[in-house]
Amino acid sequence: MTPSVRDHSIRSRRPASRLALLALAALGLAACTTPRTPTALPTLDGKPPLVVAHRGASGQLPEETLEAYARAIELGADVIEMDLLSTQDGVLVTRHDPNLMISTDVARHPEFASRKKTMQVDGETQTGWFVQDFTLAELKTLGAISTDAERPQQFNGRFKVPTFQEVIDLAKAKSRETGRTIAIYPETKNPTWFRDLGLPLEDKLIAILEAAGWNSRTAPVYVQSFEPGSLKTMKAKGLKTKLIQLIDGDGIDMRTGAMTYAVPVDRPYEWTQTGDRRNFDVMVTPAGLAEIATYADGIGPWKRYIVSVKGTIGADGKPVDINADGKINDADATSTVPTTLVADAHRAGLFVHPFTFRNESRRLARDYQGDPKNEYLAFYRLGVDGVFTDFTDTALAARAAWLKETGR
Ligand SMILES: [Ca+2]
Ligand SMILES: [Ca+2]
Repeated sequence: MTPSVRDHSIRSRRPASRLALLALAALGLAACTTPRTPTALPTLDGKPPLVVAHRGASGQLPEETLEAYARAIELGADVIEMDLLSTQDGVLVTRHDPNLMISTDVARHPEFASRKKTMQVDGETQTGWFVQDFTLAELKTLGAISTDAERPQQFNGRFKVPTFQEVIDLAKAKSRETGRTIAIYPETKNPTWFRDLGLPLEDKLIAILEAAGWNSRTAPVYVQSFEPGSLKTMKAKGLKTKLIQLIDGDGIDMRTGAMTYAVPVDRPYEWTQTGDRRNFDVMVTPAGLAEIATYADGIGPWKRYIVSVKGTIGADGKPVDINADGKINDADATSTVPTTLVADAHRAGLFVHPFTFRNESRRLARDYQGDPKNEYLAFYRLGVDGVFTDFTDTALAARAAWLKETGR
């Protein structure tokens, strides 16, 4: 769906002008002017939810590459999402993890063998090759790889790591080419950690958006972070785009459906550094949402804060492997009753973009019956304002079905 079509659906709910009605009545066609009135959409602004291509078309191609972003746009994404890291020479590039072993073929480059090391990232000990030890020129010699063994591997090593600027240029070129507005959704990744390395992300992000002519409320830009301090810093330094507070968690206790917390996704790393022991869950309380509304426009919660899952517990006290595949995962669990988070956030004036929607059957609760569209439908009906998805085409197909359901 294009923004213009979305606008049209809003306009169509307004009463027809009196002049138009009179003209049609005069023609004896008045009966034809009373089509079924669509029900109001439960989103914050009444518009259809945004489909945000999480790391590009990451279900199909190595994530956060120009190719993955171009594919997502081709599939119809409204927004492309990217994580920003800094190279040694201070260039913002799009990668999810500072540890390049996760998403590139760096381990196959003998010339960089000596740079392998062990260090802490947001309190978690990792071994690998790290982005801040590579110049942009060096990074450009690496190939991106799939981060998920269940997904296509045949493109590994073929695409490069893009700079943030290259992705902006792509979004603008594709907007011109398609006539749609392709928005971007950059995340300051590990911002405190990068600041401690002497490579802060915030000033560079603002400067790049400013130069792109995109530092405004109406720009097609959503800036996100798990760290409130990063968002507040950028706002104080003059960033005017929409801002989104991300809210994480580690896992779900299959016995209760409750969120569990563990390093490094228990709390914003800046809180850990200052001795604040609270977890992310304080952000979803009415007080937490009111605090977020003082500096942000929306929240990006893990979807389990809206609909969780719960397993079946056997006589031995352990979750039952319902589908008998030898593994315990979401396919052995059932969705729990939705929380009030969407309504609570909307009441605080915040939009809600939950993450991350994926097609793999092991990642779908049993009640979705193996069809990922059923999960999107459940969340669209609850009024979410957008979804982060690895599979843009599935999210769009489900949105089309839901809009039809609402009479559009
Ligand atoms: Ca991200
Ligand atoms: Ca199972």
